[in-house]
Amino acid sequence: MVKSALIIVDMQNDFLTGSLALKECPAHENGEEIVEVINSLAKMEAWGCLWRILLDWHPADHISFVTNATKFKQHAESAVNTDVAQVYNRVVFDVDNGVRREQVLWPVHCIQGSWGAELHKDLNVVAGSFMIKKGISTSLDSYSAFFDNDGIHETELRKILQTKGIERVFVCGVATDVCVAYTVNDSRKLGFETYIIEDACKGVHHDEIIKSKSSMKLSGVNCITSQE
Ligand code: VGL
Ligand code: ZN
Repeated sequence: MVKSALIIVDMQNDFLTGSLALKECPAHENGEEIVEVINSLAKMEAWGCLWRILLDWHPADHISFVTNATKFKQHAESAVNTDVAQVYNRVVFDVDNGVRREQVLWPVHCIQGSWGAELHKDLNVVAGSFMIKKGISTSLDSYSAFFDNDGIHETELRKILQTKGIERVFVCGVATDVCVAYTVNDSRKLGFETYIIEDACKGVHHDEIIKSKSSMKLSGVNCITSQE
């Protein structure tokens, strides 16, 4: 029998109800809707599926925070006490020069040990689930469960899946066009049979969701529903 793993991406408070649950992130705004869909996947456990939970886990001085970006530092400092949406409209998603690559700037989110970094309270954490933390070093962001954004530093995930003989990877969570997209594309590149469970994901920007889904399909990722 083909062995499977389910990777649940970033189902944390800041993405679902906290700093990124903004009307400017239309899909994040309704992120809570997928908690129950993911819980309904628990029957996969009966098929011997390995559960992995991915956590965005940033230090307070992380490079992806708009408040930390040198290019926007002064501006952000003066704006940080005003309406977060105002800050967001002007500077979030602007690209700063990261250490090795372009860095998209986000509102402060998922600081290690904070409420925003905790898993959503209604998410059913299946016994035996493993946690993987990403984005833990100050100067480098990490969207994928497999690699940092520089594509060089690898997490322990590939090794763990290979050691357990896993050939098939299912992915759900947030955001479809960011961390989920990077994760499924890397999973495919590494040779795993890869599925995105579409109704168990939410994205940030509608246009980007459409674009990222067509590139997933081109690279051989299977798009399925939770029913399937
Ligand atoms: C994510 C923005 C910043 C995600 C992570 O989980 O998609 N988005 N960090
Ligand atoms: Zn992040």
